[in-house]
Amino acid sequence: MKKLNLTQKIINEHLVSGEMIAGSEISIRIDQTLTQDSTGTMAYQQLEAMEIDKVKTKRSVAYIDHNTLQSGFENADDHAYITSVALKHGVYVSKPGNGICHQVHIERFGVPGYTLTGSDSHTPTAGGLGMLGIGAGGLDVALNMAGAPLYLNMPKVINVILTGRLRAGVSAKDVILEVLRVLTVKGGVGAVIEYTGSGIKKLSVPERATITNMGAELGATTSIFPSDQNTLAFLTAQGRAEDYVPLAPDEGAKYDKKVRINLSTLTPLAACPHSPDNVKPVSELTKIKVDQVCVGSCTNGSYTDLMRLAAILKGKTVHPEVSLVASAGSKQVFAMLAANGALKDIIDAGARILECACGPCIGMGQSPRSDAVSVRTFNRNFYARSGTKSADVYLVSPEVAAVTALNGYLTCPLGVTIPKKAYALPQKFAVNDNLILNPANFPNIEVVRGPNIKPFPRGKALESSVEGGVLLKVGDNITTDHIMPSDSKLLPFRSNVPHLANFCFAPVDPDFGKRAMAADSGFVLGGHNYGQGSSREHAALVPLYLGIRAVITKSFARIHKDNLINSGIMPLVLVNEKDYDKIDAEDKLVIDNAAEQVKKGSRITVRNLTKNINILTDMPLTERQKSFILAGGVLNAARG
Ligand code: MIC
Ligand code: SF4
Repeated sequence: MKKLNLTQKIINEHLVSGEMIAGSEISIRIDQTLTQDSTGTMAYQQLEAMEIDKVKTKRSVAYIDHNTLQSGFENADDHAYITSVALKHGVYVSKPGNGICHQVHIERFGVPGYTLTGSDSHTPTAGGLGMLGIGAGGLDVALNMAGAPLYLNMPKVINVILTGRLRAGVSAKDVILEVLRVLTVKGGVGAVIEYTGSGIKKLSVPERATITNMGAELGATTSIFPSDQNTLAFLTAQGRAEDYVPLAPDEGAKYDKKVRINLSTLTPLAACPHSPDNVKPVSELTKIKVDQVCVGSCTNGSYTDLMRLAAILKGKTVHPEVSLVASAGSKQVFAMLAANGALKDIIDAGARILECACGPCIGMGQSPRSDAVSVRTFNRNFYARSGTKSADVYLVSPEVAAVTALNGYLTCPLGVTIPKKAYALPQKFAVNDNLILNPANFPNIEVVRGPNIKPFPRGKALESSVEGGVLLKVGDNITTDHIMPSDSKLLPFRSNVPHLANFCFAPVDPDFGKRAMAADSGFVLGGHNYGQGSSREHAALVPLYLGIRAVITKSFARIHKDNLINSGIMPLVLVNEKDYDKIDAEDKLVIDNAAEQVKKGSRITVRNLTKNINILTDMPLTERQKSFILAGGVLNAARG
C-alpha cells in the first residue's frame, strides 16, 4: 500500500471525485462548517437561495465575533438575521461574547481527522487539533452546508520538521514567524503545511493552533499537526475525550518539500510593516518606540497566551506612553482568567480590557493615533488594516507584547522570568456552553430580516464581447484589505454591497468606486499574489457590482480567485509577465468572442485597443468553473 502523509490520509477518507495528483481538481466531503458574522450574512442569504430545509453536515456553527461594536442598528440587524436564519437551518449559533470562531471551534467542536470549511481565511487554525480546516468564500461554505463537496486543487504537501525545544521567552508565534520568514506570503500557495518531528511533542494544542492559524499568511490551503497524546490531553481537559482519534502520517510518507526548524535556536521575532513575512529578530528592533500594544485575536487569544501576559505584567505598570489592550479569545479563557486572578493582574498593570471578539485585529476600534507604532499579537499587519493609514504595525508573541508594553520600546523577552505555570495547559478547562444555541431548541424560529440586510448582487451571462477600460493598475501582494477594506465604519455594511462600493480599493485609490460606477464595465490589473488575506467574498461581489468583468494579474491567491470565479468575474493570468508593463491604467481593452474563448480552452486573448497589441492570458478552469463564468456566477449556473 502506498504510504500517505496525514493530509493525503484525510483527503483520501473524504474524496468524492478526482485523483490525488497535486494540482488536479478534486472534491471532498465536508464534515463541519463554520461561518462568522462579517461573511455570514452573505453566506446565509446564499444558503437561503439554495432552498434547503436543514444543513447536511455533521455539525455547522455560526459564530458572531467580528462586528460586535453595535454603533448603530446595522450590526445588531446582522446578528438577528444570522441567529434566526442559522437556527432555522439546523446550525448552532455561538452568540456575541462567546469568543472568536477559531478559538471556540477548537475548544468546543473540532474533531481530529474531520474536514472543516469556514467562511474565514483562518479556518486552518483547526489544524492544531488534527483537522483539515480550509478557508473559503461564503458561497462555497453555503454549498457545503447544503451537502455539496468542496472543490479544490489537490495540494502539494510541505513538511515542516520541528526538532529541539523552545527556550523560555520564545513561543509558538515565533515558530510561525520563522516559517513565514523562510517561505514568504506566497510560499504556501497550492500547498498544505504538515508539521512533524520530535519538537511537536512539546507543543500543546493551543500552541499548535497559533502555528496553523498563521499558516493562512503563507497562502497555504491549510496547515495540520498530527493528533497525539497532546491532542488527547486538550480534548480531555475540554471534557471531550471521546472525540479523540490518534492520527499520524505513515512511516516513510513522501512530501513535496521539507523545511527543518530547530526550535532550540529560535529567538523572539517580529513581522515588520506591512507584511507578515517581513520578519526580523526583535533584538534588532529595540530602538522602536511603541504607542500601542494589543494582545489577543484568533492567533494568540488562548488561555496560556493570556496567562503569559498576566505573569509578565504582574505587579508592574504599563509604560505611561503606551496604551495596552487585551482580549481573551473566548469566554472560556476570559472566565478562567477572572477565576484565577490573572485578569486582576492584567487590569492592575493598566491594561484596557476588550470583549472576546476580533476587535482591533479587523479595525473594529482601537485604531492607533497618526504615525503610531502598534505592536500586536495578531496575524496581519497589512497597510491600513488597523484603521490608521499612517500607523506601523508589528506582529509579535504575547511575551514580546507584554515586555514591550512595560518598556515603551520593542523589547526582547529573553531573560525575563516567566513562571512555568503560565505555560501549563489546565487539567480541566472551565466548560460553560451557555452562549451556544442548539437549533433543536428553536423548532419554530422565523428569520428576522432588518433593513440592513440587502440582497447580494448577481452577475450576468458572459456576452460575446467584453469591453472596458483598465480602471486600476496595482502591484504585487494586493490584499483583500486593499480591495474591500473593513474597519469599524465599513464592517457594519457587510450586507450592503451598494454602500461598500463607494470604498472599493479606497486605501490605494479613494476615487476608484466613483470611477468604476461611471464606467459601467472595466478591468483591474494586478501583480503577483493578488487577493491574499481574507476570505471575504465582498472583494469579488463589490467589484462585480461595480462592473469589473476581469482581473488580469501575474498570479492570484487561492480563496480570492475562487470567489472571483463564483461571482462570474474572469481571473486572467498573464502568460508573459512582462506584458504587465504593456498595459497602463485607462487603456481600453476588449475580449472578443469572450464566451467562445472561455468554452474553447484556457487561453484568452485580450486586445489592448489603446496600444494596438494582443495580450495572451491564461484561465485554466475546469468545465464546472467555466459554467460559472459563462452563466455569471455559481448561483446563476445552478439555476440553469
Ligand atoms: C480577517 O482576518 O481579515 C477576517 C476579517 O477575519 C476575514 C474575514 C472577513 O473579511 O470577514 C478573513 O480572514 O477571512
Ligand atoms: Fe478575527 Fe482577526 Fe482572526 Fe480575522 S484574523 S478571525 S479578524 S481575530
